[in-house]
Amino acid sequence: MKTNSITIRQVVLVFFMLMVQHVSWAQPMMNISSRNVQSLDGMWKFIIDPYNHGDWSYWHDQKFDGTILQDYDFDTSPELRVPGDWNTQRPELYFYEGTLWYRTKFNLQSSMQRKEDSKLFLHFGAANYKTKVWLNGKSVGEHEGGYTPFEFDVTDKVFSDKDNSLVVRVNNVRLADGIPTYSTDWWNYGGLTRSVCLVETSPTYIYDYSVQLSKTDSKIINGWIRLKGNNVSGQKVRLSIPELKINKILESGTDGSVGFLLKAKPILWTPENPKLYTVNLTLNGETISDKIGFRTISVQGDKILLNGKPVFLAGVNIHEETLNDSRRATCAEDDSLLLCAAKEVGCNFVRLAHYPHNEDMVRLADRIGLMVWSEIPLYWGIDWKSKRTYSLAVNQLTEMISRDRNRASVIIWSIANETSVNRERTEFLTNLAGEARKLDNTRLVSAALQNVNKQLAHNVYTVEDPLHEALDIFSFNEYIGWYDNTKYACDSITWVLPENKPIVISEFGAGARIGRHSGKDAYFSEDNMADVYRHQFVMLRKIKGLAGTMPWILKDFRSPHRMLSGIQDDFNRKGVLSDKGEKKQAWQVLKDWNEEHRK
Ligand code: GCB
Repeated sequence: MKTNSITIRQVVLVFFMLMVQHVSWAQPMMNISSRNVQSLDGMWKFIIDPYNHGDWSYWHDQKFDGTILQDYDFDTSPELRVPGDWNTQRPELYFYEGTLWYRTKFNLQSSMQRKEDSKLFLHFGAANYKTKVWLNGKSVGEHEGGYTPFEFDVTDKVFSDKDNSLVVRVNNVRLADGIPTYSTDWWNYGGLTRSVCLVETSPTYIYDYSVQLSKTDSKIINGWIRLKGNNVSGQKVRLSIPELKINKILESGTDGSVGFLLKAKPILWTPENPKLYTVNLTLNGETISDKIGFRTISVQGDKILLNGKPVFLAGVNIHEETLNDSRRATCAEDDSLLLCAAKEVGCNFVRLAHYPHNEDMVRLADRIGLMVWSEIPLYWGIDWKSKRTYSLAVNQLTEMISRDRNRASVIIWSIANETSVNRERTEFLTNLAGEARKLDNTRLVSAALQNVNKQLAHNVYTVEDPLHEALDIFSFNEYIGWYDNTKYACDSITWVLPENKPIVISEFGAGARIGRHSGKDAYFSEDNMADVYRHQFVMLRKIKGLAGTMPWILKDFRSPHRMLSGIQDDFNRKGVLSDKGEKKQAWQVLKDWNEEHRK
């Protein structure tokens, strides 16, 4: 019977898929942009597949010769731009959550025509949320997590003499035990949202490195280099920083790594003077170059110290969504519009919410002098009891930290946003904070805690959360004047907070539709929003140990939670800029505060 034969085939296929696919759990190599790469960005064919039909057929197999025209044909299918979210490229995909198949064909460009024994990797900047990959009909691997890079070794799967066919299945269905999980107040942009490329390396290559100012002595640059490949032991690596007259040969140990400690007196990186140095690492004639800034970040009592001096984080929150047309940011111009707007509103700091933004965004922050809070999307409703979720969290944290550990701009790793307090969650996040410190003990570790209307007495607020013991700064979100109490209450509210930690307000805000002036007490009126900011600042000014503020948010952004017709129209309206980048009244109130506070 047909049904039976399909069932048997399905069972065999599932078994086969489990056998041959491996999940990409290892961090990808550092600094792709300085390697020999072939971009695979451009227009890719796609097939939408809401019923996962392709899993049971051979879409990912090699039968693209046009002879099998039953059910699918990539050649006659429409196209999507990569990188890019699928939702904003075609109306029928706007609300789509499901499986979509991509295919591109490519020839190896001449610079990739391989030297003997060289290796080829397929690198994805990010794909949301689950990804499976086939190259020339062969399974390459899979990855889970929508905002961090991953790569696969495809050395023995690439054809150098004929068309290569790369098929990628991306699925953005939200999962109970995923990160994030079911509910997010941002758009679940699906697809190949960041660049895809091939990377060629020598058989033994520089895989990862850390080059930083010592935590305890700003006249020492220290770090390590790790090699991977066929012969990692006893290799000579040259480390040079020409401007600092550093030129040193280092020799790798049997495990392929080597540490170093060098005397130097660099000009320190600050938002006012974001000095970067060219750092070259050379192995067997191949050089990886980076631009690295040197600074320290620490806390002392209730102060955050940048290079040993107190600094106030005059910030704003940002989603990775473009300033003028509200899609996933994908190029240098998109990043630049966002970060330049943050600078224009007087910031020296940005919270890149609620997931790691693209690598170029962070590199741009390095260049233009913005300190960065970088976060993984442990957000509302996480399954704290699931071991799978914990291992996903560690993986996302590892991929975020290992991509950006050399960025001077990044001063805070955030492990979560607004998670309700219970024993399992606090244990989960305390352990995760420990993982963050193991991966990088030079930066501050934080999480945006939440204030759930906790009043000790009338208008005396506090935040009770034992997680703060595991964190370096005490940062929390509060929405007094919007979700909680009234803006007028701000004038008399006092806060009872720990006295020995810097206090950072990681969110506050109010919504307004641009051009709506329905009075200073009316919801979604610009006048009200600006007024909430004014009253908030009256309150925040009085907090002892206040070390940073970042209102929610730079610009209006798409959210499936925000359907109020004629006002929200699928947008969270708490931006100081509209979804087209126009300034609301609150913009100037924020700018005045930031300019007064940034030091
Ligand atoms: C929050 C969340 C943020 C939301 C915001 C809001 O506390 O952290 O993701 O978008 O509130 O507008 O409600």
